[in-house]
Amino acid sequence: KIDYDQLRKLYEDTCCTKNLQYSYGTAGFRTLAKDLDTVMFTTGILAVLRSLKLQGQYVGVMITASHNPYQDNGVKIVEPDGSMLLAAWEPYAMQLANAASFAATFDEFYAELVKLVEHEKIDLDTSAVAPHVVVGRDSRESSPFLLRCLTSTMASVFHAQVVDLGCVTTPQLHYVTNLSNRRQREDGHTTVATEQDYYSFFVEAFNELFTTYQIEKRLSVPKLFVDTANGIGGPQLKKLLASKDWAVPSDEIEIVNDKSDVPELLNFECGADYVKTNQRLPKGLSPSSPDSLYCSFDGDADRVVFYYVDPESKFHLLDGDKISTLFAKFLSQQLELANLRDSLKIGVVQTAYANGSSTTYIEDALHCPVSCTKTGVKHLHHEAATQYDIGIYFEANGHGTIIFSEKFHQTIESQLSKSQGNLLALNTLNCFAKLINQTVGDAISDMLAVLATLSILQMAPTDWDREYTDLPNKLVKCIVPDRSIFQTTDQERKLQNPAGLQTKIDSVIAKYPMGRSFVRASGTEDAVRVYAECEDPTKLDQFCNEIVEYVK
Ligand code: 16G
Ligand code: ZN
Repeated sequence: KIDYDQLRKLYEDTCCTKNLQYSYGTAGFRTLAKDLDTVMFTTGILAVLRSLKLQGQYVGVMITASHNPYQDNGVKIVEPDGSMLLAAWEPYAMQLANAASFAATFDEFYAELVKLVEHEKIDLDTSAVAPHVVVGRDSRESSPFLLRCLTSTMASVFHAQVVDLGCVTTPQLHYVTNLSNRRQREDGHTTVATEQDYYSFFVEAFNELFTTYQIEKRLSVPKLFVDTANGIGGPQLKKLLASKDWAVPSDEIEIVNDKSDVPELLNFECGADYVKTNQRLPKGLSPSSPDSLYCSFDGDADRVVFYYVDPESKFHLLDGDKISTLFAKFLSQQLELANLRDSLKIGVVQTAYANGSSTTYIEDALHCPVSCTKTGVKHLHHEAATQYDIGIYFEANGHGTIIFSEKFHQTIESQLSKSQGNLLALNTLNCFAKLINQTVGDAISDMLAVLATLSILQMAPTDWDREYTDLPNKLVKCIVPDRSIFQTTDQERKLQNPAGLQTKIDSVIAKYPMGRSFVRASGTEDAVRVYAECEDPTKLDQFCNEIVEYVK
């Protein structure tokens, strides 16, 4: 049922990057843009097959390499509900890509494709159900070409309906994919949702929250500077701020590093990754008034970190841990006020990288449970979605969101419809849930939620920072001959292999008050990472070095 000749022709024209090994990791496929033709071609086919497998629902595909330098690019597939590609399909993505990459003839590749179709029992008869795909890309120069590789077979071979959103942030693509399917299911809409729906929805949620509190449309900080890493977040945030209903005075938010049309500047000495790693202001920003707040997005705007500079010119980072704890404080207060603390379970999901002080603060001061998962957004997301009614998760690097359960929505709705209980708190919870992009971490939505929280609680950046003080900590990268021997257990907090190493690490940790350290192989680089934290800043280097010596 596949047009063999047409597919063959496109394959021969498109798959020019041969004999490269492709692997689908936590961030999808990602490498130098010049090496991606073949994998784009096969990923396009896989997205179509995924849609056919799911009765023609919209499947999303995003072309991006996030915080990587401008020479890189990548691609990932998004499920109809806006979550990341089902883990069971990741191996298919790799098999198909590597088949095309290493096949000597088209027929070898074709056999692999047929095998997959048969294995998944996919009905290729598109006369009844056509596949639907939504595609988006970040601002990289290489993206339009790669998009053509990606979509080349979709309509001509598989009769797919393809909607091209153009340049969007990664979270916008996730959001639009989710909304398109929801509308189709709930109201039989056949048109795809748009970027405009995204702006309208989040601006409305933000306004509702301010109206609920009868706060004038002014922020609690005199000024917010937003560093958009010269990526797609810049133009998209500008569109949101230009919406006719956006009511915050325009001089309160200033966007810097917004040159998304100059390719080499992408993520260069700016953006969330740079700021988090170097603990300093990005290019383009200088310290202004002490109560100003700053934030940085990454290149595709799915991460955000905040920071401020105190009167002594000292830089203070408000990272993913601080964002989690701010939301946990605010939402647990609201639950308390709404008298729902016993019926709805709120919790925070972290990884081993979360600062020990943040964990203690959440448990002891906020009385919220904390879960720890392995690194990688999908692990945190899964835990937040399955264990809590309000599941807050952020990686320290600023990627995260909040997931509200079905029970949460039902409980709030039913109380509101009966006009029962503390209506202000109930309305707040209701509006706040709308302000969060629940499909994936979203720099724009997270930024709006932080601004709303600070404004409602009347907190300055220093108040936010003072809730707890980070333990001094250090993260180092260690190059080893073979990182695969470093196998972990207990959510990456302990080493299982090499045998005996954990015992040695434990004996070092025991020497340092409040000491904590762990070692894990990186999933994205050929290196091992060593994290250490302890009470005494003057002992930190020594502590970390002792561990590194054992690892090397
Ligand atoms: C990936 C993950 C990120 C994680 C990082 C760890 C996703 C979408 N991205 O970029 O969450 O923090 O890997 O990198 O899951 P590492 O394994 O090199 O330390
Ligand atoms: Zn990103």
